[in-house]
Amino acid sequence: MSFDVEKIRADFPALRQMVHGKPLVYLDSAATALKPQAVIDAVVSVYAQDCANVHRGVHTLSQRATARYEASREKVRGFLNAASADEIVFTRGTTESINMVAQSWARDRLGPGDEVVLTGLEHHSNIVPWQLVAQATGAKLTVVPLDARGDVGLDAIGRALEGGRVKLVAMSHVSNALGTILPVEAVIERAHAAGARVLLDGAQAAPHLPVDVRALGVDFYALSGHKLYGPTGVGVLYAPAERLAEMGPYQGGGDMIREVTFEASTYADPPALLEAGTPNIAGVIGLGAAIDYVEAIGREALHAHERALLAYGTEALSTIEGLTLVGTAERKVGVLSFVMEGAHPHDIGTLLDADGVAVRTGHHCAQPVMQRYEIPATARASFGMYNTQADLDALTASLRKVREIFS
Ligand code: C6P
Repeated sequence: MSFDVEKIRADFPALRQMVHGKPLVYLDSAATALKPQAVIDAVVSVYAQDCANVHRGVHTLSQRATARYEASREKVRGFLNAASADEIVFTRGTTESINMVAQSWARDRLGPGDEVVLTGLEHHSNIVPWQLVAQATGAKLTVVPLDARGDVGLDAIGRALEGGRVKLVAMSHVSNALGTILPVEAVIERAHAAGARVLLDGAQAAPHLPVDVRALGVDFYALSGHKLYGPTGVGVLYAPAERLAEMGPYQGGGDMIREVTFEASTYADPPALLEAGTPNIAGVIGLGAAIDYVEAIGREALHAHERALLAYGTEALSTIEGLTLVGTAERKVGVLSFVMEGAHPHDIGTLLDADGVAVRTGHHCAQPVMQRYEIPATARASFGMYNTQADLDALTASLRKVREIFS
């Protein structure tokens, strides 16, 4: 299918609205992406027709809900090119996926002196779970520093792997704060050669890049549905069967057991083992619809569209006096993080909003990135498949007004 941005825009009802009397320019897809009508319809149809619990009923509605829920698992398998749908665990989001690996895999495998390697680009949800596990086990966290452009060099990662005590490298595939695409293929190769496993935080990669977990040979891959044009409250943990077999229960409850007595319980195999309780049924089915939508357009086409917008936006913003882009790595997705002389990012965000332009301001849940650049915050424009050059023109025009006010 050829990439027709106007046709795509027509599928997103949220874009048909005015904000403060101006047409909405949505440049906050890294926080959460807007949802196409097909996803909204899929969620509504679950509650309207197939409203039943899954894996628990012989009645027709439950059978239908279960079939749709499991069909989504197969869609995620295809989307990531996993070997089996049993390697796909549904979670609440990237945050829960990473915490699951920390508690159900790493906690039993780490001891005093063992190391977990992180990068200076990580989101808090790929830092704090490892701090909790390190406190519990005596393991140590090693952080690979960022260079000035917001990239992480392979040499620095190689040095962190020296010493033979690294059990896990946990890193972003794509940075949320700066948009940097990290050299994950080479990192996985080096980490495996050093005897370490690799977890990739794919929250910002899955919506923008083709991801092939088998070609990557990654041990754990985490993503969130809501950044992938799907519903909130649903995410994925992928792990190959041999890694899942190493994981214990995460939470205890219904659906994750084989047999329960008051004396002891035996457990179901993964993925059920890791999906205790009634899951987010409508969310999972909505995520399946989002994957259908993205795949119909094609991730290569999306990526090419966003790359062209990134080049256009980078050029446009560089013409604004006093504005500095933060994060200028060679390989990036559509994220423009910036500061402006004399203007606090929150003021920038408020003034842009008055023009109908939605960006995120703050530390983007990546405070160590801000510390690296010695800034409290940035303003961040992040793109989705529905953005256009006109959106970036609106951003640039509004930023010129901000500049006038603060200069
Ligand atoms: N980043 C942003 O505005 P959850 O909240 O579990 O869906 O995703 C957490 C998360 C983990 N890793 C990365 C790289 C992320 O970008 C995010 C979410 C949003 O950048 C909200 S803080």
